[in-house]
Amino acid sequence: MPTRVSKDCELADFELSKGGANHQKPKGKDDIMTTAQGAPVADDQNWLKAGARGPSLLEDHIAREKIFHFDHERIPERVVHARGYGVHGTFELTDPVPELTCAAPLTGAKGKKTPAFVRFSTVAGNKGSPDLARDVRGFAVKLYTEEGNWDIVGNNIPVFFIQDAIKFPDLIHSAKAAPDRGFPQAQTAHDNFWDFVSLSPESMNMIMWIMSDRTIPRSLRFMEGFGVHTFRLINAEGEVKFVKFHWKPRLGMQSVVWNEALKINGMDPDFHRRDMWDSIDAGDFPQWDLGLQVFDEEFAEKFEFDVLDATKIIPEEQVPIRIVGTLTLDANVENFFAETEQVAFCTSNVVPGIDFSEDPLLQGRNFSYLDTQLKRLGGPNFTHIPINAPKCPVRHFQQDGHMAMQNPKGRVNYEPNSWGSGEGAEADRGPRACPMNGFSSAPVAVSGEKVRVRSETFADHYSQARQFYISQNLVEQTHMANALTFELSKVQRMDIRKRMIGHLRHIDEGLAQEVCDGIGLPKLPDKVPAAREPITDLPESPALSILRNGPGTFKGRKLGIYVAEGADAKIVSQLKDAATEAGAMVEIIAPHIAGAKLSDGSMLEADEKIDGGPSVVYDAVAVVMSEASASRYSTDKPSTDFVNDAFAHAKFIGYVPEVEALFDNAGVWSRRDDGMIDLSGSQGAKGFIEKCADLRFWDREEVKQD
Ligand code: HDE
Repeated sequence: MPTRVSKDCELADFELSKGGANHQKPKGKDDIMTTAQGAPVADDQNWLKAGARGPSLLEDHIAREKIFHFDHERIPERVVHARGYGVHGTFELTDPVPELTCAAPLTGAKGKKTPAFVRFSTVAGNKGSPDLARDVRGFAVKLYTEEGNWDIVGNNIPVFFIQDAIKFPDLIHSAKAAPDRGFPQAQTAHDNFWDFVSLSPESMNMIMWIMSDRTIPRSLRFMEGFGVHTFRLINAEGEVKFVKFHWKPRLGMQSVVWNEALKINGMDPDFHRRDMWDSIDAGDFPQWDLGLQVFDEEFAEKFEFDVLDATKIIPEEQVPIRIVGTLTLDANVENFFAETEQVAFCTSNVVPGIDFSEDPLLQGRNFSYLDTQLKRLGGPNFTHIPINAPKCPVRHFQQDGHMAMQNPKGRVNYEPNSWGSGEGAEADRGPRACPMNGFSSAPVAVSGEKVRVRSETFADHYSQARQFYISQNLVEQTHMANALTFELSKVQRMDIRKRMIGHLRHIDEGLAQEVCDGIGLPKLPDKVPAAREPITDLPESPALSILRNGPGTFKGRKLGIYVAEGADAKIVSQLKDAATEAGAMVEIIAPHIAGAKLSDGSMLEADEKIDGGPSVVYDAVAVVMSEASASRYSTDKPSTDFVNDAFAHAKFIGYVPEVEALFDNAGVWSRRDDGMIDLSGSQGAKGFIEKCADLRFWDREEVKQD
């Protein structure tokens, strides 16, 4: 017979029944397990049976409830952006703009704070897909303002694939796993995607962006965010301006290289979420500045492209960005499901002072997001879930529905009504709409025939794609050509590959030729007919490049120090100090998780064992060990990979001369360059960390010639 919990709960914590099931005891009365209905449970380990070896009884309501609930733990994952990671924070107003908008978080005193929740995501992969898939990143911000929730449901890329919402299901079907085979997962490197985009020339600008390093960010903390669409701002006088929203990371932008991304996916599929969790846990809070790009009808009229076309940007050089506030992410979620999984963003969540534009993509989104929340969260009361509930008073006559949590009291559930005074004085009459302070739309004049067409002002598909490409430096352009070559090499149909190169020729003949050579085509395919001849003299926009705008700091980055028995204690400690001083994190890697005994006899504990701490998860690495240890690990594959990968991924490498045997076997000793720093030399640990501020030593990479 299983042991029963005694009334005074003083039995030992670990007690085996005769059958071997462990019965742990509650610590006290408040610790006693109950069913969801609150009834105390005596045994949570054994189903009620007819005899110890007999059949299980359906009568066991306790087991039935436990299994029933488990069976329903999942809600449908998001049809796109399924893989995501949420973080809490605060938006602080640094430059109030009442002349532009009456939106609560953007007006009021300097320093005004608005609580925020941000969910970062990938687009194509399922919930369990790896973080470093080449993909656009979602950057969805919920601001809990005093006038309701304002959601800026953006991406880390300022343009989109398509111009009209009706094409979205096709785009997503083509990008996600093929319906017959259920793969490939979380990647666009396959026939269906390239077939679709090569037949949708409007995607070409976005294609340039997704083939750049923006789709393999080093960290969620090192990405920009964009509202993408043009929105409107309305001030207290009712004056209206157009606006685009930008989030600028204080830590600067940074990406990994493709080969590194592939390896990170294997070594740590949770790389991005772990990085975010760890930084916030360590009190290293990432920040973004919110920038407004404000313009008027007059600018919209004269701009080369249509400001309602979400496949176009407005270069910062043309309309400067005004920074108005700072978002600081400072708290990890307490429960992933309750917060990250259940958060429901809707582009239609705007507050007084913000309004939509007629961008056809945005208009479609405003319709779509409510639908998706209904399906995922199971009913219209998803605003009752704490993560979605506004933090300001909510008053209306909506009622009932699945899982209603905030239920009004009293008899009045309609308006107009005459309760609250006179004969009906005993009842609360409830709220009324307020024409003065309530949300009002910009009084934009609209007229037109009912037509199903694409505006001719949307017809230029290549000019900005070209502008993006020529704004990148040579390293970045090389990465783009390599990415296109990689993806098209995964496409099996030759006609799709050729059609894509036919588009690239409108963007840049040199790029088209490189990809053509890269996939081994003997001759350039014909150009695809263009709806409109591209403008070829748009100026470069340096702001579009990651590498031309390096942060010049190693802050927020991670140094991995590989140590083994006999490592020089002084150098290790200098490295740790210099990195910490620069605002970087340090992890110790050793052949054993227990750590390594250093030259001074002290034991240094390891954060990772070498095969669990490959160099791909660090921004820069240092290897410090004695000659004997270096020789011992010189034939150890994880050790040689550590060095070899760091070199191949253009990382800065600190070393001591004693590691020659290991570095030699890793194939890098004779190739030492200025990106490899002798820590025992004159530059020392401090010099090494200073160099790391350049993030990568790009001279090591083979780039195309200008
Ligand atoms: Fe979304 N999108 N989307 N999207 N989107 C969703 O809503 C949709 C688009 C974006 O972290 C869904 O709650 C349509 C552009 C983000 O929870 C769904 C169209 C941009 C997130 C949906 C677009 C985005 C979503 C799926 C074409 C960048 C994740 C789950 C008109 C500006 C939010 C959900 C989160 C999520 C529909 C296009 C960004 C199905 C119909 C353009 C960041 O409603």
